[in-house]
Amino acid sequence: MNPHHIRSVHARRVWDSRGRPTVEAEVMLEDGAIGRAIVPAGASKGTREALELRDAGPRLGGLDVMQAVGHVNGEIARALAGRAADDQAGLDQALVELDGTPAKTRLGANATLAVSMAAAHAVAASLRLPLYQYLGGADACLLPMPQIQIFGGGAHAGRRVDIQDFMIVCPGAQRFAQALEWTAEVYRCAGELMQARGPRCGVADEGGWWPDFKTNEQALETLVAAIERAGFVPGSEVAIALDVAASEFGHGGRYTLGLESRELDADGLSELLLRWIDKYPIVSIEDPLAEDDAAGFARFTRAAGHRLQIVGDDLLVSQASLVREAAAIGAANAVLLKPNQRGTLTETLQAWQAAKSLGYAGIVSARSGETEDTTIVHLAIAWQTGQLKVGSFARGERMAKWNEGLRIEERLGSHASFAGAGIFGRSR
Ligand code: 2PG
Ligand code: MG
Repeated sequence: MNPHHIRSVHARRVWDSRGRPTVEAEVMLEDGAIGRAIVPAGASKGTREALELRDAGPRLGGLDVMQAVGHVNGEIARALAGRAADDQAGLDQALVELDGTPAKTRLGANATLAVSMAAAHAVAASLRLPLYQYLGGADACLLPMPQIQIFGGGAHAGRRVDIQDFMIVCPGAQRFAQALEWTAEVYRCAGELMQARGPRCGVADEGGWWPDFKTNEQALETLVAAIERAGFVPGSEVAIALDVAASEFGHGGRYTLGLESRELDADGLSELLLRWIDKYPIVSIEDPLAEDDAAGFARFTRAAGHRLQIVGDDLLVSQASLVREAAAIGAANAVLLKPNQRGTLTETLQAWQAAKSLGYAGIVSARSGETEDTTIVHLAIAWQTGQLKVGSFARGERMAKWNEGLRIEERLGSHASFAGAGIFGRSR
């Protein structure tokens, strides 16, 4: 008996932070060790993402995942029984081949990813190692710079503003724990400013304050005001990161800013963003243009890529081949890494390896529909991406990840390092 061979695989339907069904898998090894993982779900999805298999039909608005659960408990469980779980690449390759389609449209990326992650957790449990150490070895000591949402907009807030994520990063912080403490101050001060504006003071899907603004730029002004109210120097201590998520309000070269009732072409949107970069301490912009406009993305990167991080999410969907294509035309200089965009850990890692070899930065990211699962925190540390995006500083599914990072930083003790200001080397 090999202790790390798979004895059984089991999936069940559980529920995410939007109250929607999702897939949880458990992998049991021959030595009895068990690993468990839950798959998240996006709202602003790239069209080239691997398929999140939903049942359609009348139940739960067509969002049920019983087919994906069935695929794990049937075909996948049979195929993986007896396989070595400690060969993550081999296991993931088996999942890819079993599915047999480019975008996991047969079994569902939610089925394959749940198993891929659960298998890694099982081996880590068997070895009595934290996941980051099993996957990353002794070098896995770098705590990521958190990108934390203060205002949530776009598809996560009924499109109240067009820009999706108004986030902060803390280039002045010395440690991960300090970055979280600073973020707590800014988040609280932003809440006070929102309360002062009027009674509509809830939170959006990822826990950022509900955006009650007349223009998109007002959110930026309020964010700077919140940073100052919290006692930090905008830019050097606490800076701004945006996820424009432009695919949500633009395609075919036309972008509609619904809040401001105006339409822009790609150059118009780029010019607007460049004005914001001049005026506000912005160090990172994700998806400044739509996924169908790689050429516009490349023009924007030529104009601004020497000054700040330009992140491809919908454009790159954590896929190595798309990262290479983007690099060939100079589009983006960083890749967002979301394992459920691909459906296995190994394919997501390959996207990061391709990106790193091309000089791109990397950010491991949660989805807008999340759970208590903290796998991504371990991935950011194991893969030494140096950055992690999890949504805001509220709601249990977000705090579970930030708090896991705190535990890891404490456990690493004097071995821990923090991806501080240097991570935004391109910035001002
Ligand atoms: C994104 C994510 C997280 P979603 O666009 O980066 O903010 O959103 O999971 O809805 O794609
Ligand atoms: Mg995004």
